[in-house]
Amino acid sequence: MPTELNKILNFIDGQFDGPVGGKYLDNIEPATGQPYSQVPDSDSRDVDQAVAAAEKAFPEWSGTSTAERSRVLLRIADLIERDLEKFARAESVDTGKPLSLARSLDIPRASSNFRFFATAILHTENEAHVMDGVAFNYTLRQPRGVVGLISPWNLPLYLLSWKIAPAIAVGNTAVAKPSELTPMTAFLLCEICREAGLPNGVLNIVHGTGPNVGSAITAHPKVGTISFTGGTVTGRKVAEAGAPLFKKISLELGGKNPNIIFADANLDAAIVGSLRSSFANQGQVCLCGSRVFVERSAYDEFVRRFVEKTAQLQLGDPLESTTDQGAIVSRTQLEKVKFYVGLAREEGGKITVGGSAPPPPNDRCRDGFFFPPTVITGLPVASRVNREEIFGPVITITPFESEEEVIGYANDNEYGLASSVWTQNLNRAHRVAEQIHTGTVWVNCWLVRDLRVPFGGMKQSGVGREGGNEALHFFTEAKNICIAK
Ligand code: TXE
Repeated sequence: MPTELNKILNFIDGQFDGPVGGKYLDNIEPATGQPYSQVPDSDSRDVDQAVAAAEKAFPEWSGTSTAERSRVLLRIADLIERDLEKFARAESVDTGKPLSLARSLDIPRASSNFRFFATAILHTENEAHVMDGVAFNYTLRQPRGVVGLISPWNLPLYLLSWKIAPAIAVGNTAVAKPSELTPMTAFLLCEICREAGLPNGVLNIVHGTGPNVGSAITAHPKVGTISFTGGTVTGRKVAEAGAPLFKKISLELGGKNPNIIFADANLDAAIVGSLRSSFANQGQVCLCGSRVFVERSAYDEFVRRFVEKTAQLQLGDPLESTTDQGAIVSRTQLEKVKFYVGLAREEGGKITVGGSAPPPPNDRCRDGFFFPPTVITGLPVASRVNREEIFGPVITITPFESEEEVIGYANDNEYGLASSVWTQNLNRAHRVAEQIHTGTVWVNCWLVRDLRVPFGGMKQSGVGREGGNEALHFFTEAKNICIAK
């Protein structure tokens, strides 16, 4: 692994190199608050080089057989699994998430993303339509060319691989930009791709900031397809940049997800499931259920037991095996979390557990970005804390009287990404799930992910669907060929 002073490098045309401008940013370890590596502060010149490399590689890669593309992606998956511990540690150090979580979720999911799309392309179906005696139509799906892939800091390799795998599996070439906050596993992935025999220029990774690198990708005239995951504010900028050139754009954005518990739910299961959906990854998952609604008759018992379990979550050094809650990804994000907890107090909320920065878990982490899992009750449903995405370990719990009332609460929000419904009444499960305006509804579970299903948000949670055939269709152009009889 070519590192100089622990410097992360861009990966363009199969080569590792520094940014043209020679500038680097400090990469801060969230658990210590100290720089531990440096990331290229690239600009449009680096993006131009990457796009040129991707353009040069496209004819051969798109002409490579599906079986060969599948073989290379399966090899990438194998090598990620071989280096699981190395990837997991890098992900934990870079993000502040517990090493145990990176090892059990993030990295295995990244290899399964490559494995899934490597095999999906072997079984795609093409449609044909016969016009009696007149013509024969068939639909040909072809790769689109150079695609731009931009990913966020919360699940770095998980979400970047969710874009890279389908994009190159169908024959595109890619210019990807991970978040400047969490670049390390993308850097490690490049070496894996080279070892797996991915041809030069098929995947190019340019590190740097959104304004300098992200916007150069979204505006580049030769990048006709953009897949973005990140905040809604930035998603709007990406859409604006792509619109003049009629780019094909997929946006996976923020969420303020309802988690609805009916009195007839299995309360033990609902409490365990709600702890995960509230605080997994320090609440930094766009799918987290940050608005908890509990039917009035079960409310007091749920709050008492949920708060008790929340207080038992172990906040600590992400590298220690006993840690359930690690560090928040950055000082900026920590300040955002603290702001919303302060706002909750102003809006009349009651902090039932957590709510203020804890003592450092150990000397190594004395300057780290830590905040405890926090539960707020008694807030008005229409309060800002109940409407705006916080993206940290902070959730609200609100009682409701009826099914109609809670569906109204759930839908009264600018976001529409995901929701959970806990009930043992099958008719109610179907009825409520059909009425909630979110792209995914989990019933008696959370974050159960079948990669074949469409995935994405409604309203300000995004545009388009990825996953399974939806992803293969997003990254290909459908052409109808009509042959006269
Ligand atoms: O996202 P950003 P961040 C939400 C969450 C979080 C907020 C901001 O609320 O607080 O988004 O998080 C690149 N043109 N989610 O800062 O800013 C940027 O460099 C092109 C939900 O991570 O949207 C990074 O690589 N690209 C989300 C990526 O966009 C630009 C997960 C995301 O950055 C750009 C993460 C520009 N003008 C945060 N500006 C989810 N849905 O999972 C920035 N970028």
